[in-house]
Amino acid sequence: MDIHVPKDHPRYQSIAIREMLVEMADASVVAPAGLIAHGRGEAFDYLFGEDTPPPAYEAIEASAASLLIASHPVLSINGNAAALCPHQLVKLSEASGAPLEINLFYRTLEREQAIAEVLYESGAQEVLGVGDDASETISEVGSERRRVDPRGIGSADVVFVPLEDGDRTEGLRGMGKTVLTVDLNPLSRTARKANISIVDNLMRVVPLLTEAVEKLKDRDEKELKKIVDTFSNQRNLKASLDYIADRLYSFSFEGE
Ligand code: PTJ
Repeated sequence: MDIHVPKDHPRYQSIAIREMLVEMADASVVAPAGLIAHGRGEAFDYLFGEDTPPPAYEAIEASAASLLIASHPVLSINGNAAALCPHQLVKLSEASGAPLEINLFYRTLEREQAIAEVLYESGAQEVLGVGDDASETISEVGSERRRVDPRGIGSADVVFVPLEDGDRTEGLRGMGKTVLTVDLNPLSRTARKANISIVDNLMRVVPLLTEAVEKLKDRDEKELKKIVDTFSNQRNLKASLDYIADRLYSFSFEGE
């Protein structure tokens, strides 16, 4: 289906992203359920005015510090993440030294290969977790996401899992790994279970996170550890919810 969206349409960007995701679903990169997940994200993004909410900056800084002090950080990539910001994810991988690993809820070899191709075309030198490379099974995770690459998530101490479902976050934490996530829904199980949840749109977060990694790169480990230790996920999620509530409250009295 070829749809022409006029560039001066007030929602042009949002519609263009949707059309891109539909194409990526046709190419098997995005799972059909990934389109539903995107719609859920869009609804929350409205509540934030489609802009990074202030509490997210603190979570981004703590995530950057956590990636830098990790001995083996990994960026876990699903269909939506690969479709939304592949170049930026490759840049984050380069800046942080964390390899990219494909890990899917709706796992098929066809999708793994399609996603790997998107990442290679975006400049990735190596993509873990494709085909037989995902040879390890982690019993703590119930879904297809339990299949991991022993060079990646299997041996990671810190895992970045954007646009996630709650099960794997719990499973990875149960294995003693630190979980960093990005989720526009501050009420989701993932957001509540992760060590650090960045409540913002992944497309805005990845460049900001890369910038934060570059900025903190030369700090000593003690200082980075302090940033991580003083971060409270619960407090930060509450701040995100308060931010939404204040925005709704101010709108409901507009014009009175
Ligand atoms: O590619 P696969 O097979 O691994 O499948 C991926 C999906 C997305 C289908 C799977 O992880 C899934 O079902 O996710 P959920 O449980 O729908 O959770 C997705 C969460 O991400 C929801 O809370 C959304 O609000 C949120 N979200 C959606 N788009 C964005 C987002 N958060 C940040 N940035 C976004 N662009």
